[in-house]
Amino acid sequence: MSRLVVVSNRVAPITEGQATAGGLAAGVLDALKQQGGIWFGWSGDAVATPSGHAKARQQVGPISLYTIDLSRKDYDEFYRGFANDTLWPVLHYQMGLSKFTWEEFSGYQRVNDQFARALVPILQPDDLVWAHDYHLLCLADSLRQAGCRNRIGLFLHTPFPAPPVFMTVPAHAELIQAMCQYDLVGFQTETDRAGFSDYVIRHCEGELVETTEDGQVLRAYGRIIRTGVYPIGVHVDETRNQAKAQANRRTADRLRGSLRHRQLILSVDRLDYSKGLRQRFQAFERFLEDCPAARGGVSFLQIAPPSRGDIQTYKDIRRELEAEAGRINGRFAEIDWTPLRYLNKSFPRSALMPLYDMADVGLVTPLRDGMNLVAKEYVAAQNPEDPGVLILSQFAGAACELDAALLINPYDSVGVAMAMDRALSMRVEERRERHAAMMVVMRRNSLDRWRDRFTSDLELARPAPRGTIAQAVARPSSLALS
Ligand code: GDG
Repeated sequence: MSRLVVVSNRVAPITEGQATAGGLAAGVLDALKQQGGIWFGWSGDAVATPSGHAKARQQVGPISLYTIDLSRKDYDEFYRGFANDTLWPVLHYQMGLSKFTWEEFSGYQRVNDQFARALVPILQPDDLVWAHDYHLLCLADSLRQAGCRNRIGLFLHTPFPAPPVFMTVPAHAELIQAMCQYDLVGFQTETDRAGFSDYVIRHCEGELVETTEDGQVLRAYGRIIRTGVYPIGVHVDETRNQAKAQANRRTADRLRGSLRHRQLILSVDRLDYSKGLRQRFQAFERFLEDCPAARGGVSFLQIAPPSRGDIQTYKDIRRELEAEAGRINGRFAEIDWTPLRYLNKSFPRSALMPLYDMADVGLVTPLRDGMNLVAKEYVAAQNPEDPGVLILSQFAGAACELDAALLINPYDSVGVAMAMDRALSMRVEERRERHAAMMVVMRRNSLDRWRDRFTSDLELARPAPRGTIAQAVARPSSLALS
């Protein structure tokens, strides 16, 4: 088995109790523990004169953590600018929020080059390089230019939009050409995979040589690129165990005491406009308008830890939500009942899982989301004998698997309000049935499976710059998603 080198924008220090970390960190650490290897990325420090060299930060068993520093200009152009102010909104179909400058795009390419130059000296010839997410679309290109011939894969945690949406980024052609330097590009859903593949097939102007009939393997810019669908999952049993552990229940008990037997609707999201919080608050208001009998009998708790707070769009959404929460409570609250509790802070994961468990409804309504792990954690945390109901946006990647949830359109406040009403009064038999159906899929597409399928496909994807599609598809694949 080859050594694994994981590259992500940030590297999370490995701490006691890491088994309880969420999504990416948990999946990556498991893979590294099994295969041994390196986790490489930005230290989080913006310094005056970065050395450009990777520093060994931490060694835990077979895992080595390496980081590099960035300059303030790198941070502004690469992270705050092109990655989060240009790419993130477009990848989430919010083109109106996207701002673009060629200077910031150059900064993005420059930091991808810096990552590559710092990484090459610590790579061994047979290492598998697994890059994560939208910050590193150009990393394989930078690594190839620095002479790297290893197998390099990218997993995109966000959606990948249809070509006309992606093409609103003026540097779209440069990005796609760079992505074609990967040997394997993995997506959360088939819609995302098809968005990328369609772009290459329709718009690579003479650079596309061949493709398989299903568009999964492409030959473009003189290289073979495999694509695949790898829906990220959660550790199902571990999540349930955390949810019911007596030691973790202090926060949940406080909440239960304050609810006084009212029903609970719970949402947990990073404070991000893609998560549809404003539309969700308005749907809850609509529910209180349309179902007067429910007033006083239900509380909606929104936990929204701040994120990317130095970007203007994020400051705007935070202000807007504070105003909306105040307005809705001002309109409906009673002396002994606050309908909407909006907490702009984070909780330890151990405290969060029991909150999922006690919520009658998990309300997950992003306008677009690559996957949405909160939806999966909510389902995994439930007591199968008396589970809560998941209301889920049809535009979250998770909706492809969790179709036994109440699927809604987050832009339709009436539809979401009706789903709340239905969820709060659903009989236990139907709740059990829906929960059991979702658990079957969640067990099948667990976090372990996501990791194993991606790494074994990358292992098989030998770089073959001069190869043909026929040679590429002749290789066995772990795949077949069920
Ligand atoms: C990106 C993609 C994709 C939330 N609040 C707290 C907290 N969380 C944890 C949740 C969950 C994680 O953060 C959020 O994951 P999501 O998937 O919901 O969303 P993103 O952060 O946008 O993640 C997304 C994901 O990558 C993985 O591929 O699903 O589509 O956008 O695990 O539980 N954790 C703690 N305290 C909090 O207050 N400890």
